[in-house]
Amino acid sequence: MVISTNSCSEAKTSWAAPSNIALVKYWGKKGFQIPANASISLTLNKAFTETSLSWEPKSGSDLEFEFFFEGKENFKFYQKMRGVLSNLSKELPFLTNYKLIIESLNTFPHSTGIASSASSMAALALCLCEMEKKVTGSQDDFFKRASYLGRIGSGSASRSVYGGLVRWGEINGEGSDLFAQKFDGYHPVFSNMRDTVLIVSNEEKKLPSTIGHNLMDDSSTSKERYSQANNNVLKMEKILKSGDLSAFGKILEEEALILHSHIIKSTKGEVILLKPNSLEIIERVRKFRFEKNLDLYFTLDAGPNVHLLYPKCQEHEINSFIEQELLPFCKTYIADEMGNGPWKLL
Ligand code: 2P0
Repeated sequence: MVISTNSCSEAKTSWAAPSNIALVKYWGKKGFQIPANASISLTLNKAFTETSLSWEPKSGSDLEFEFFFEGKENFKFYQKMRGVLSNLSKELPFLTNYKLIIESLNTFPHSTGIASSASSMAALALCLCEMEKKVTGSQDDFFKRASYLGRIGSGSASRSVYGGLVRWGEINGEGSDLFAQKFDGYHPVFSNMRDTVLIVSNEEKKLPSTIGHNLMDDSSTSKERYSQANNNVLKMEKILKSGDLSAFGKILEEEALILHSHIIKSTKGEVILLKPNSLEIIERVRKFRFEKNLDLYFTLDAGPNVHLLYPKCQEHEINSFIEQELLPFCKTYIADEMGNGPWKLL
């Protein structure tokens, strides 16, 4: 093991990583942080996490760190971080040679179904890759390594280390379950795609994702779901290349509702994440689409908030509709769009 001889100012790094919204959903695992099916997502731009990591040499072989969320110590997040760092230290054994100081903040409310674990674990993974490079002189493919490490923190984080459209998961020998890959070559109509996130509720999440994944069993309906998701990824990739917005919307909405039907089924009806206002928004979106023949589609994460996806070229008319007809059903909203992926702050 090479111990860093860097000066204090060099023993620090900082990255911003955006959240992402899955077009085809990851829900279910088949081993430690291995997805039961492939997924494909769109990386956001304004909903992101900033994380900084500094380190100083220490003696002993215990994991030692301090964690500050939005400038304050947070016991719940500290506990979660301990579990994540302990898993990551199997991949990054040098971690226990240093005391780590991690500071993190989000530009959006945490635990609301906006994928804060995706952006926070991606930002952490990027900082750890930077540390690995400085401390060990590693020459690995930086973003591939960050995606691999991000997955260990949170599956969806594997996709947040790239901008644009990103696929994670192996299908028929192509792609990988261990890290995500950028999906290039999509039709220009999907460039700068808008995602207006309607925050219907900012209560804490009722179903932590890890529990939700684990509730997916290996019954025949789950297996059917995994093969449907892989088929939807393949179909979605073709659609993204062809530019067929209506076919895009069909899979997008199907995926959102199937995710929620599995959440209801796997919790035996004890967890319904959608709120009356989520359903009101969905109905209004469908009515608007029927009447105006515009490409406004919804999707959902594991929560009540509604993501509205639409092409930039139609944003004028769609934004007026959102403002007048949908915002009254929300607490707040984030006018986001497809982004270029993480950026280095320090
Ligand atoms: C996704 N979600 O594909 C799906 C859709 C939520 C709904 O991935 O246990 O936080 O940390 O690997 O990534 C949320 O689950 O779960 C998620 P872990 P993660 O974006």
